[in-house]
Amino acid sequence: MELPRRARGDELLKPGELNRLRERLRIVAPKHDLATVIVCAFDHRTRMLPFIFADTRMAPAGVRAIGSAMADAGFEKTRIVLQQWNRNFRPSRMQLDGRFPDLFMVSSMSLHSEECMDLIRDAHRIDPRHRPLIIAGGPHAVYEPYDLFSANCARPGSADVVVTGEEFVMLSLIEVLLSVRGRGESIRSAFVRARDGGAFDNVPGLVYSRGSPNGVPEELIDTGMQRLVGDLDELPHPVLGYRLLEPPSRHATLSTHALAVDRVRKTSPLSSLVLTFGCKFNCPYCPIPAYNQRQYRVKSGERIALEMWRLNKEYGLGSFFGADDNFFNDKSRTLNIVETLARAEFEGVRLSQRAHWFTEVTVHDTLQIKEHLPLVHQSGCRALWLGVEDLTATLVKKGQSVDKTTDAFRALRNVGICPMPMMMHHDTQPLYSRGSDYGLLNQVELLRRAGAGSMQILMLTPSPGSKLFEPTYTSGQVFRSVGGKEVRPHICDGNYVVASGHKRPWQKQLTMLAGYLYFYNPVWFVVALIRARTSVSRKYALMQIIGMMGLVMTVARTSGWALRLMFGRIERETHPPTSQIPMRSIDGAPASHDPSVTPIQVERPLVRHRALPRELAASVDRPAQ
Ligand code: B12
Ligand code: SF4
Repeated sequence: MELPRRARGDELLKPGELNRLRERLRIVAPKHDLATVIVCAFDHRTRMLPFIFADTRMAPAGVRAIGSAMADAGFEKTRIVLQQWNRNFRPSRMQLDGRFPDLFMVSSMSLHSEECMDLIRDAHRIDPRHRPLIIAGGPHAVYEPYDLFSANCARPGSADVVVTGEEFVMLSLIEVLLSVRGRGESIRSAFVRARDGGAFDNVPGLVYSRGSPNGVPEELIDTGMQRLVGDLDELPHPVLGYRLLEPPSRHATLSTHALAVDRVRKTSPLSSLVLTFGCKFNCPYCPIPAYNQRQYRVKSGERIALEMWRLNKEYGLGSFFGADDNFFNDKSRTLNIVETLARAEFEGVRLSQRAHWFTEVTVHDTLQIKEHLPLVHQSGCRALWLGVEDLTATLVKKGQSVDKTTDAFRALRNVGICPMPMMMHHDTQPLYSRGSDYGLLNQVELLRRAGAGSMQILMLTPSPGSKLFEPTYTSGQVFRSVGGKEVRPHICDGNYVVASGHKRPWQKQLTMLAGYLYFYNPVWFVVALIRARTSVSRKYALMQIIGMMGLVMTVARTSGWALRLMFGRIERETHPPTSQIPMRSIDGAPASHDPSVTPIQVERPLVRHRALPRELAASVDRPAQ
């Protein structure tokens, strides 16, 4: 089920609204000596191809963004803990500035949700007199907020409040809390009073519980879909978040100081950066267009250039990964950004000499911008990840074909940009096809010849918040357990076959491994070495090494699952997951984030205070579609 859309014209915040909120908070911040710990949940069992190394060598942008927003608003006593680097960290042992923090925030993707709930349960072990307010957010919270509340009496421990949105929602929540907080009162007590007084009802983007404070909630209240910030230049500067990182350690506790500035680059050499959000396509397996309320949001070229420059100057960071869904989505905006980056100069130094960047695009839009690719390279772009899915467009049609894809790949390679395909394997695709390009190996070979630098092969897996999510469950394709082993969140990452209508799903599992082995192997490594005359071709040899190492981990992790699929009994789901706890909106109507409610039922004013249409029309910078 896709996330419902807000009323047309009411999807975005008014221009300057985020800036004004930041200013208001800066005024009150000194009166409230808030201490905050933000944790990024990470399940180490998910480490394998195709993300191996990127997952731990890039401090995630989500928690950094929340940390930056806190520091920017004047709450500098904030620490960001990455489970990627601090796997033994226990919230029950955390102390910041000699005390338990006021706020404990946790961010999670769906596949890390077991670790996330474990952190929340551990935070509940803190003496109630000192326990911080527990706020959950991030992609899992956006699509399945109810999952962050425990319905199990034997294992209670829920978030106090879940943020289903971005910085604006989190800061609005803090503003409400501080506005009701009495002198010396704990934030959690202020939260309970604000909640019971309905003070959060005008903050769309929250889900909170009612019921016994330490037991299982009786009901969940959903304040509706967030309004999105339209102009990404309003976001707090990412330079702030890097100062808040907890240094990597094996301890359960926090260290006295954050990661030293001169160690940031060594610990997190890749820097993910928000450049744009949204995509004009509408792939049925993808939740992104609905999440973005069909809007396309961008930062200006000037702001991006400045961010890269400051991050380079302060931390020495020089490799940036755009958190884009489809960076080439809008040709004129793309050209505006790359032209600015290509000519940007600070203190007499060209930015492109210091900063290289990479991001995600589509084949269709790469061809639209083909004649400008030299400029894209000049602006510092060195590699692009392309959602090829299936070259023959049998699975999904978004303007790709064998000829178009190879054309786009060659065009990128010719200008010195490394094309990185992302493929999606599915039930009807064979390992190899004679006389056609349909087989997985046929496509891997085509992409290799066209200049692919790396390879991503994931099995089509139902993604929460996408159109295909529910039908994949109701059609009985999703596995509940295989050979007695339950399908758990950490294996729902596309690397394991957990949904299939194929008679022999183990073949799908082995086909993916064969595809990787065909691409990453000693033969192609030697070929890459022989051809390694330019810096681009040397990178191909390096990527072969990384790929082979990752493949060993992938085989080790997934081959047991292949055996289960081969010999074990497969139990299937009949319905998609739903909230175990009743959910409702603030006025008792169906909740926006309740998956058992069809979007049409919640297509109505989702909040009490709707902005005036004319003001909103002015706030819509330029909707993409
Ligand atoms: C970069 C990226 C990656 C990188 C991450 C590297 C890193 N260490 O950062 C790599 C390539 C490794 C990666 C891998 C995967 N990814 Co990925 N990735 C992205 C991408 C494109 C950008 C993430 C980002 O930086 N966003 C920018 C930040 C600022 O946004 P954000 O994280 O959403 O955070 C905001 C809000 O969510 C909120 N928020 C976040 N945390 C918190 C916490 C609190 C307390 C609060 C209040 C608010 C809050 O505020 C933030 C600021 O606005 C997103 C799509 C997207 N555009 O976001 C997908 C995305 C996160 N990935 C996704 C997935 C599924 C995966 C994979 C499983 C692969 C796959 N099958 O596609 C793997 C998992 C690997 C692993 N072991 O973890 C999904 C997650 C969906 C879900 N329900 O969890 C996303 C959302 C894409 C999608 N399909 O919609 N990914
Ligand atoms: S092109 Fe990519 S980001 Fe856009 S809708 Fe399709 S899968 Fe999602």
